[in-house]
Amino acid sequence: MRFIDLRSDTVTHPTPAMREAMYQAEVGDDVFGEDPTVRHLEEMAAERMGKEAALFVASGTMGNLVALLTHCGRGDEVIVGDRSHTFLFEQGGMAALGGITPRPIPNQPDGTLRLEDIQDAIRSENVHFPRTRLVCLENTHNMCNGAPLTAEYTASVAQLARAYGLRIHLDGARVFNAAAALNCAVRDLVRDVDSVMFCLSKGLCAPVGSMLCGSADFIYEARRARKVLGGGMRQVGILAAAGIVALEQMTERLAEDHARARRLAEGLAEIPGVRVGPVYTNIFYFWLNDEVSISPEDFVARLKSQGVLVLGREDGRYRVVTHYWITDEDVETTIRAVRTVISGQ
Ligand code: TLP
Repeated sequence: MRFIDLRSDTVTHPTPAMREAMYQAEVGDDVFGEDPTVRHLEEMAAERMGKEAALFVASGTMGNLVALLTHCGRGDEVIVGDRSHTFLFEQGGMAALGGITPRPIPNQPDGTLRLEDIQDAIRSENVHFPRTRLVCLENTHNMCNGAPLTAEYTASVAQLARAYGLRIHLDGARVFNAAAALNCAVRDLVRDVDSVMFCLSKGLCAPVGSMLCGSADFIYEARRARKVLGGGMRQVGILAAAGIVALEQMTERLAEDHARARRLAEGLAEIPGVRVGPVYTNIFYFWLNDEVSISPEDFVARLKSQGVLVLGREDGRYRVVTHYWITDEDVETTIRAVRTVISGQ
């Protein structure tokens, strides 16, 4: 049975063009800097982001951690959103491995941090305090309805951060989705950040890998941090080859995933008992009203028996993510499946 897998865009398989490129990839020892395919991918990524240099890393989590370890020393503090992936879902790696303290402040429903809240969280020089070093943003914002942050908003945070000598890191796991949603160039969205991580292995369909981009000096240090984490890989051009195809072929089509998410949300919103949150990109959330007496576990299991996979969250929301392998027909099938599960409660 083929499942309609809406749990995440991380479930995407590589395209036939990626598998072919992987098969053909020229490789070398990348720790020696001798893998031509990785070098090519790193140059492409830097160019797309408008940064001097880039580094291929194993995952988004590693890219964020490498960035934090590079920007901050032990005892430094980082201002992060309280619903950010870095704060919630990366095992507190910055603290566990880097001795860095997160300073969470409220994420607004659109994924932003209020400038006043950032300003209030910045430490003054005082022997009692850690030193604030960095502000982290997330674009698009996973837990905040997949919302995109605009270039203007990011610029306003950067202006504030710079006034206090802070740097900015962007978790841009899905920053190409943000660019598609805002109809702008991705480099405009990352122009004002010191570093950006984006994922090749989500909506862009590559099997593995993320890119960390920034200045040449930053990436030189980041390469050291990656190595100490065990992330120096050898003939990894075999994976970078898929990343090149991802950048060449997969970034311009993301609006299709967004249109399918909108259609799916519309269809679900018509089902009595279903409440749907805003749809900005390829991620959205929905809830079942109290009159629907199905437990979250049951709902997810019954949908699965209809061939549809969604993610149930602890906070009572269900998450749906559209991606390359979800067709128009899958969208209609999903709407029918949810209707069947709810009407058969
Ligand atoms: N997010 C995954 C899971 O961790 C929940 C998902 O399915 O959404 N930043 C953001 C904004 C992310 O959404 C993710 C992955 C990461 C970083 C981490 O990337 P990986 O999984 O490659 O370590």
